[in-house]
Amino acid sequence: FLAACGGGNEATNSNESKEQVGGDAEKSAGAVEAKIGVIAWMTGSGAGYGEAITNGINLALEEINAKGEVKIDLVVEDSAGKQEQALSAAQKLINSDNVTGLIGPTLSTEMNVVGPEADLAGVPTMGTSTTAQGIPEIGDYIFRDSIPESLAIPAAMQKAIDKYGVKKVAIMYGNDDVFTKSGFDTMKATAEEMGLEILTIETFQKGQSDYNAQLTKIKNLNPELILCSALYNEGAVIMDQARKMGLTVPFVGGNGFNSPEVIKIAGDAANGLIVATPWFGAKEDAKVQEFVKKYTEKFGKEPDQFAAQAYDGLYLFAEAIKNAGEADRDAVRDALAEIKDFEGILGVMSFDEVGDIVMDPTVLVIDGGQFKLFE
Ligand code: LEU
Repeated sequence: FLAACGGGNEATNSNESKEQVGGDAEKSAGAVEAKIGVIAWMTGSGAGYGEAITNGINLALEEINAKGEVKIDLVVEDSAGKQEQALSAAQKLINSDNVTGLIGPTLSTEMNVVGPEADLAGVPTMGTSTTAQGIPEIGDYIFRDSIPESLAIPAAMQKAIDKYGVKKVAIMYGNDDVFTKSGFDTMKATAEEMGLEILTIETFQKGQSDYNAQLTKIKNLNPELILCSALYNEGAVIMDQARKMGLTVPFVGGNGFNSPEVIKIAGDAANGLIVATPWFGAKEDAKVQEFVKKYTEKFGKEPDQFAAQAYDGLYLFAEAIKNAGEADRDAVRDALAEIKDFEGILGVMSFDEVGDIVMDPTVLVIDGGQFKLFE
């Protein structure tokens, strides 16, 4: 992060002088224009994530362009949740569309192939949902505004354990996905650190529809809590099948579970799911409430964590482009790295030295078919 910082400083200075002096002819003539590429999971079993993400981005886009300091042009590509498709979308956006920056892709599995490509090409990239370990460490051009599972899961586990006096847990995770595997690593390490007894560790794969073998085994061992690292499609079916066989203990999940889709698919069976998140829509905060209102009016449903993170993600880019004063990839990267205490709807945001977001999670539970504060 150090080598290229000069560019960001210069850009900030020229921007300041523009405000003080009233701007030269070229700058006062208009906004800084930039093209941003978005890679999101828009079709298939995780399309609910991509829908929330692109809705959040589109709302931010309208507001940013209306303000007029920065004019952003978006190019959106569907990755279908697949590595190869995400990679070819990135190559198109980087090489043909010549984007200044990228938002996405949706999955850490996809970011593991897109990140190195974008970093090599020198394209600043903002993961707004990629929460596996090691994402910002891919390179200097890779950032994220979604708190990692390694922070979120221990916060959720601690609260669940304190509240229910848990000593014995079972773990279930998808072993064919970077994010669900990373969430599992955190669950297991945290359980060991907390001195919990791990009764069994069960695995599943994407698209699986029958979890009865794993759940029967878990039920017979009588855990007091189930730690489950899953995306919403598999996670919701797991909870549904668990409840149907009389397994009523609480679940702790990662952010894959923090989607209204879980409630849509599992209904009452989703009650008792505990997650930690940087986003809580019922927060008494004017900015949050205005976003919820506008989003709900525009899209006919309430925003979730992924919509909120994507909304802030485009704002972070807009702030960096404004500070850089130009749509240059290196200057925008440096300006992103320098953002401090940016007030988003997620809270006050800064990046650490690797480009990871710094913020505290809130713990929520699904109760009566709704996400509520877990206290
Ligand atoms: N957090 C997940 C990941 O890093 C994606 C999210 C959409 C559930 O892959």
